[in-house]
Amino acid sequence: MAQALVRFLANQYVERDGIEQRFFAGCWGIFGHGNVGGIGQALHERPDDLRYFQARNEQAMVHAASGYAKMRDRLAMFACTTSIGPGATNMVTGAALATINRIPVLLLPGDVFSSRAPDPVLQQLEVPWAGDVSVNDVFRPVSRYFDRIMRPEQIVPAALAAMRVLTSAADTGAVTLALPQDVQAEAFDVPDDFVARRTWHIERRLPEAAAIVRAAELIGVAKRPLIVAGGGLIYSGATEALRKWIDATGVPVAETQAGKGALPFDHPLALGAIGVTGTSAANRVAREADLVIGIGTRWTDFTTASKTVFQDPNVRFVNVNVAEFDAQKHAGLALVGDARATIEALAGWSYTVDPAYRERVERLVREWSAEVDRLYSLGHTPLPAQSEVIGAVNETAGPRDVVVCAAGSLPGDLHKLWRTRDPKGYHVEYGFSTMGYEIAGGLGVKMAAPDREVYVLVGDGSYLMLAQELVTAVQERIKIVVVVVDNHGYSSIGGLSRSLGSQGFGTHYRYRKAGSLGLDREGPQGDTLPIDIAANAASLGAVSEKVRTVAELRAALTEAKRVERPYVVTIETDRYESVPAYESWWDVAPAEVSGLDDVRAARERYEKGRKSARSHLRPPR
Ligand SMILES: Cc1ncc(C[n+]2csc(CCOP(=O)(O)OP(=O)(O)O)c2C)c(N)n1
Ligand SMILES: [Mg+2]
Repeated sequence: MAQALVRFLANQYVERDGIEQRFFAGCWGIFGHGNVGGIGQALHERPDDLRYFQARNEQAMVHAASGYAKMRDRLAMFACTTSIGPGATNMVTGAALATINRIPVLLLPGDVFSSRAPDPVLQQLEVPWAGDVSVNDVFRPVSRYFDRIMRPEQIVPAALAAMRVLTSAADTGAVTLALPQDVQAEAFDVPDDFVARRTWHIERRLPEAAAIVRAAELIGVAKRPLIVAGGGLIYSGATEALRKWIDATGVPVAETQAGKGALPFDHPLALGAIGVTGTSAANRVAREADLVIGIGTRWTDFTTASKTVFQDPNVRFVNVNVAEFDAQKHAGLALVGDARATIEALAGWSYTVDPAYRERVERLVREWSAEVDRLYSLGHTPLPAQSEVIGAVNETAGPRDVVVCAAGSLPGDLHKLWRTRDPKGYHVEYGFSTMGYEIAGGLGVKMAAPDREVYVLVGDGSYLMLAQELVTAVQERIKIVVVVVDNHGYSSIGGLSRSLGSQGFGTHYRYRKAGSLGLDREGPQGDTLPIDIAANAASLGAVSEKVRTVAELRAALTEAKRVERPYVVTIETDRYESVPAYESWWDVAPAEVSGLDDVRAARERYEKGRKSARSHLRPPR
């Protein structure tokens, strides 16, 4: 059965806009009992069908697969095979990330014997009241399709169902086919048609004509329209269509995390990031917008600043989305269709914004650009600020190079400050915001775009959570440049904790104070932990350097361009010198009752802030 599956996967192709490409770039895997004999044997016997890649950690290999598929606009992807038990469950976080971000990954966890002969097998979870449960059932809620292959011939409908989901822009995400180890090794008569070359056509569906008319009418009477570009717009390859449309109409564009790069940063109508981590320009324009056109966005809490960013009481939404589920949000007028095709249809209706509105937008954009210049060159001492690190990386990176990030304070700062010049130049995983995605995801990005330099920006906390794929980068001779921003712990959550009155509790990397556990040892107490990230990276085989100043960082980045090996630069920054928020709010609830004054004050501020949250329930016309 495993041999048939590998042959099947090797023969899947996708076609969009007349361009046909192979869908599976290969198969990541860590072997153990549960896959070493089945899938492992099949990959070994037919190495040309599906190229095998070894990883250090199953979670990380799913991240690498996600980074790859996202970079390839979901038109190419990886499978991931694991042993049963912990090898399988290690993939759950990766599955959730892929599903939440709508990125196709095919997960093939090994499963317990379908025969139940060896029972309980090593690593089997026994559930006394349910014989058909295994640990792989945890994949169900985080997969867009789940199946367990109990008989070999069952792989035929399951593999086809998996492909339907993986190639669907609306439904894609993690697909899990749990493979009992005895079934993997079992023989069956494989229908020739099953393993024949098969092409899946990715359509560009249009919304129904009447919906386009209704949207054009709403746009036609809008005084202060705003486009919010999401990840769907980038996947659709709609950036050129967007630019043409706004050049003709003058409608400004704000970007979500996944939508950043929809416009080059220096376009006069590019407001940049919107929401909790939004720019002053985008958040001011959003406040007064009377019509918001969301394109390929699922309207997360960060994008809407917990429903506070749009304050016009009469604001209406038009939602262009391939997923009906998202198109209906905020009581919007739903345009269910492909972003590029729909923009082109809307562009058929003439409209231009009021010149005074356009002038105001362009002034706000210029003011924002001056703010970025300021933050890039603060000259903060004795330690540099994170914004200066971002500035240095941005200014060293070429126009097509890619920045990769996922969690901590960096994603918010990058969302505001990174000057994106290419639609695929900004790769921040902020759907699941997974600490540990950065290096593994960056590896996948580089595999998808070997001609671009890939800059992974990662906090010390995220680095310590999952840095081992540096070894994979060394093994596969894949060059990524990793910049570790070391602020001795969780600065983002520290700031959040202080804002809630909890004084940064549990967010510093410090020695425990003597006596706090009844122990009273000699040694540094309350001091920063002696973690040497640069030495750690070097020990994994990367070229590694520790720098102190922004000038040294620039020199290291210049050197990194020359070196064709994984390159890690570590720089210490001032954890308290953060980029301001620009008229945004985020709903994070402090305790309603507390003995601490700081918490009570935070709760008071919170109650006030919450009053500006809107419901966005007004029915569409
Ligand atoms: C896997 C995971 N665990 C916990 C969190 C919650 N969290 C978000 S940011 C953060 C701290 C990140 O620390 P670091 O990478 O050093 O970045 P910094 O906050 O210092 O910028 C934590 C714990 C998360 N996003 N992902
Ligand atoms: Mg940190």
